[in-house]
Amino acid sequence: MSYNLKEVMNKPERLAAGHRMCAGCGATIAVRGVLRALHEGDHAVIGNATGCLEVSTYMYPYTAWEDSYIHNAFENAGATLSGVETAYKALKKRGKIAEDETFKFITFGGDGGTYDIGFQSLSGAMERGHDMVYVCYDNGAYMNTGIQRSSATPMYADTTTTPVGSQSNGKMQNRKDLAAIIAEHNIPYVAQTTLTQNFKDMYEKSEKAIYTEGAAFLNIMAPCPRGWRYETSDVMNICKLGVETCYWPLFEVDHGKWILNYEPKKKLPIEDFLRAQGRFKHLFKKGNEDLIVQFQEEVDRRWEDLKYRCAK
Ligand SMILES: Cc1ncc(C[n+]2csc(CCOP(=O)(O)OP(=O)(O)O)c2C)c(N)n1
Ligand code: SF4
Ligand SMILES: [Mg+2]
Repeated sequence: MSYNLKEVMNKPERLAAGHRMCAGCGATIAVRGVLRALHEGDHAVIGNATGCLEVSTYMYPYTAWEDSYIHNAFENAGATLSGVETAYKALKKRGKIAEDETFKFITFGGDGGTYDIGFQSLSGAMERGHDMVYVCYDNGAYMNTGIQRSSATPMYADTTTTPVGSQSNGKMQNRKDLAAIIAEHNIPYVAQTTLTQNFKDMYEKSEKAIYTEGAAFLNIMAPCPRGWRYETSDVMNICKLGVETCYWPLFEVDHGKWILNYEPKKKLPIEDFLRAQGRFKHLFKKGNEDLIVQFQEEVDRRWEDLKYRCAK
């Protein structure tokens, strides 16, 4: 099926308006984009590790979710949904759920809940091969509790636990490459995407992830205006710069085959991505030129590594 933006946007929303996420938040755009890929008539069971998304969309007894929804602790969102998926299979086998009723299992977790605290549970669910999709909305910090660094936070970002000052240039470590780590679980489908190209990339990857049998993982860069410090209306531009600078490459690993989905005609310098965000403001102070050079070197190294994997 070829992608038709108008048609996709006209599908009924499965995350209703009226939740309390901030304006310009990439997380809700990502969630709505993923859920649009569900086929009409199919039900979903949504799992959600605690974080901004969970606390702002599900304040009991109110919910913005049109599908079944399970609020989960930080550390076990992967385990919870894998249990639900197993129960579903058992009930289907016993004829307790009608043959023609289809349920899909999708878990959302922030980077703190996915890269760090829920990692063991995610890894287990992927390795056991449950027929589910785990979606990480990666905003690069523990935003809900006040912008603490996570292992997804980029180097030199100013966060409340890596504050920039006379003794510090922000976070000292490079970010973890979680999509590659999950790909090493040898599951059927892994992809990295963001809010770009009229959501075509995200839609197609979500549909593949949901309808590929077995475990699937999506890593979606979902900017946070509060933590990244940009104007709310800039969200799409920030995502585009992430892709055009190769900071956030679009790729997928489909049954073990690494595929690069987009290669910029002219790779932009990383400054273009960094300058757009207040959390990197200090990098543009006189005397900090080296830090940007180091950042660029790391982006280049990872980009070349990805191209190598995809060329094999
Ligand atoms: C085990 C545990 N530790 C800490 C918390 C407090 N807590 C709730 S949300 C949150 C931040 C979540 O960060 P992330 O997963 O990146 O999602 P985001 O808030 O960025 O959307 C923290 C630390 C908790 N709920 N449970
Ligand atoms: S703090 Fe950031 S991640 Fe949380 S709702 Fe606001 S914009 Fe979204
Ligand atoms: Mg986060």
